[in-house]
Amino acid sequence: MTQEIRLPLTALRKYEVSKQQVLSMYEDMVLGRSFEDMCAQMYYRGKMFGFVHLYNGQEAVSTGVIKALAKQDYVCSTYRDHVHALSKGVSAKSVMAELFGKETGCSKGRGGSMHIFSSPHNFLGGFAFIAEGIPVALGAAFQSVYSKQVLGSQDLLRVTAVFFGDGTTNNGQFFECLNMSVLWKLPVIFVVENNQWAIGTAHHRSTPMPEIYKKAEVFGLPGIEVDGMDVLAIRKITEEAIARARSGEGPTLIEALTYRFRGHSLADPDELRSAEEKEAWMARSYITFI
Ligand SMILES: Cc1ncc(C[n+]2csc(CCOP(=O)(O)OP(=O)(O)O)c2C)c(N)n1
Ligand SMILES: [Mg+2]
Repeated sequence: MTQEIRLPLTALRKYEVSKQQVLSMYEDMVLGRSFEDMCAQMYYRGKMFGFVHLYNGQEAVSTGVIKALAKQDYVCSTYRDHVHALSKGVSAKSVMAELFGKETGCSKGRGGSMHIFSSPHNFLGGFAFIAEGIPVALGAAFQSVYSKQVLGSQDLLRVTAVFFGDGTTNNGQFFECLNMSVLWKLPVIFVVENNQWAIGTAHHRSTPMPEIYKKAEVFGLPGIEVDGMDVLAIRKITEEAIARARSGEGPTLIEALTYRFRGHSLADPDELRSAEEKEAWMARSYITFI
């Protein structure tokens, strides 16, 4: 099996990244894709049980955001969390062990697919309820500020990136947390992975204002829309958001337009989305397995 990188070298200059950085981002995306494909294989062979939500198609978002963070920064995820954990440096072995309910899993086999957690990597989960990670991220961001301003820590201000889906932005916790994050100038990056669908509901059918990034403005934080299939564009936007957060200027919302290539979970027959829609998005992936 060979892989092809669809990336003109001129892009490296435009985004001011080195060849080495691009290769390591590509490696991270391929790791994510391969890991998820192996999960599907194990599940359909009847060796893996429970709810399993895969991330195929969205790898550029995880890589573009998380690889721009520093080791001490925090990440909060959703139930679609395996690949976010891998990008944050949690080993594939310990995530896979978790999916098999083993004691050697990163959550000691007690969490499973939706509750990946790793304290040494500042990876704060893994949440089955949608929007649950957003207030947790605010808590992490608040303690970053508190440890500097009140406890006198000399470390850099730690940034928290929190990932969630388009459907989740209709949940009240999203709006409450946008409000509070600006009020307290918290070092947080809200990463909306707009994969166009919330289980079987198309995004445009669930909100009168489908452009999520525009909702940031009313709370007073920058909202930026980015091509979620373009890892370099995501990285660049994230670097700006990190600089803003780290310097104490507060939060940023990034809406990454992306697509999941598999059903909502491995139990979903994925019959609601058209073949044309799927093919159009799949053609835009950086990763091709030939
Ligand atoms: C509080 C809560 N309400 C409802 C659900 C059921 N539910 C599971 S996934 C989902 C859709 C989420 O869609 P989105 O936020 O777009 O994330 P995606 O699955 O596309 O990554 C819903 C409503 C839930 N898990 N938690
Ligand atoms: Mg979605």
